[in-house]
Amino acid sequence: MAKKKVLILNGPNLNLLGKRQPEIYGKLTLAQIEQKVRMLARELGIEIEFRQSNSEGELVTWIQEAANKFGAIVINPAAYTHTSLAMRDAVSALGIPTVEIHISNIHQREPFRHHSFIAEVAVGQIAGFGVDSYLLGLRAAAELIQE
Ligand code: CA2
Repeated sequence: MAKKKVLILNGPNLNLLGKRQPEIYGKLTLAQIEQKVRMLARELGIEIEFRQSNSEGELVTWIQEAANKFGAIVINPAAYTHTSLAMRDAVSALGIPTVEIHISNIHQREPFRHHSFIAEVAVGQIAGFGVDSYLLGLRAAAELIQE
């Protein structure tokens, strides 16, 4: 049987990566991060889809639809991490594993970033490894789709 695909989702403002605040989020653009993720996916022999949206509703819809087509989700929910009960409920209802990732270590930042609605329903959280958080997240998802 063909291996299941992994859906990689990016939340609001991550389309600005590489253009502003490089001291926090690094110098790579989201397109450059996608390239690195695609290289690792090829190495691991898995197919991925990589998407970004600034819209909470669109992200919720993508999460809802994922179970039909994907074996796992890797998500950087960005600011919705800390606010979105709707995304939490969508992940909770999903039925496939979700890995939460962050470029920065949200636990070392402002107190309002310490709580994640997604962490409560994700398999685990990877935060603080810069762009490598995406690669570690994909490795975690690759393991999860074998199980
Ligand atoms: O560290 C992460 O990956 C975050 O998910 C990034 C979010 C932030 O709200 C989370 O607390 C942690 C912010 C993404 C916005 O990215 C920007 C990039 C360049 C310029 C402005 C924002």
